[in-house]
Amino acid sequence: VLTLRGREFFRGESQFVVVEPRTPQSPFPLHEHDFHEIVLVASGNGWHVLNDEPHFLTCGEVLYLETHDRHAFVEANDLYLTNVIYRHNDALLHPDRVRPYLQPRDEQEGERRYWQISDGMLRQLKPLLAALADESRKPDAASELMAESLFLQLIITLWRDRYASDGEHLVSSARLAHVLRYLRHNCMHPIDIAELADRFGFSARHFRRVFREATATTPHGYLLKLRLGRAMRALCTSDENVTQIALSSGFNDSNYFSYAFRKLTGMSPSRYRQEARRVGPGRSGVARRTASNGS
Ligand code: RM4
Ligand code: NI
Repeated sequence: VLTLRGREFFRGESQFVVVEPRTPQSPFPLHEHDFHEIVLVASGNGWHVLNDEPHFLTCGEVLYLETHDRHAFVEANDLYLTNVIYRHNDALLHPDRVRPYLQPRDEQEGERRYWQISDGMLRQLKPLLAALADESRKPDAASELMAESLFLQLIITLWRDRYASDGEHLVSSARLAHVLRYLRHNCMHPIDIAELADRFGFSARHFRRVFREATATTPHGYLLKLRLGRAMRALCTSDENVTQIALSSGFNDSNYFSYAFRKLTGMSPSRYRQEARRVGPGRSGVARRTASNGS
């Protein structure tokens, strides 16, 4: 598997952190790194495969990876993101010191590596990321330290926001983040989009527009991808039959499930399961295209 080396991204031995904007991120084949990576998705969508698990990534999601993780970007649609990469060296900061702020507090399924931030939070982080990018371009020792301190600010800001209790009145961008989080956690249940919009305080039209601007897809499209992602994971990890998996992933019609599944992955659910067992789930189905397009 492709390994990205820190020496290609970091200037000298002493540099701890670098910002790599991807505007946009194009599909990128399966790889691992000898550094750590935090990804902040500013807009768009795409399939991301992390350690063989496909996940439909969209606006406002943050994820983090460590050196042993393998991942790929598949089918990126206007996927604008910022990669913040950092590593263990003799800098003041050590990745072990920040890990507790990146790992989830409690191990909820599917929540380990990804979480949602609001548009307001993204906007708040923008100048911080810009300053971090700036400092990390400068070679002197003081700038390197400044970059480390900005990195620390970024991590703590993200962590505080992640575990902040909400409840105050939310602006529409923050509400959208709640909708996305809600969808991700409830996609296996029947969801009425109009009712959902209403519940989170959007008019139907406003909802569609805000949703599309942020994610480059529709609420229905997003929900479908979430369900397919769930199904792909279940096909690899459970022994339930295809109909059961369709139902437990939120589809009420297993024919439609098979149709949508084939459209996305190019194969039937049972074929996907066979392939995944043979070559590993990340390399079958949705990931296959990237893996074969890439190096
Ligand atoms: C690539 C891709 C990878 C990342 C490198 C730094 O475009 O985003 O995930 O490891 O950049
Ligand atoms: Ni990477």
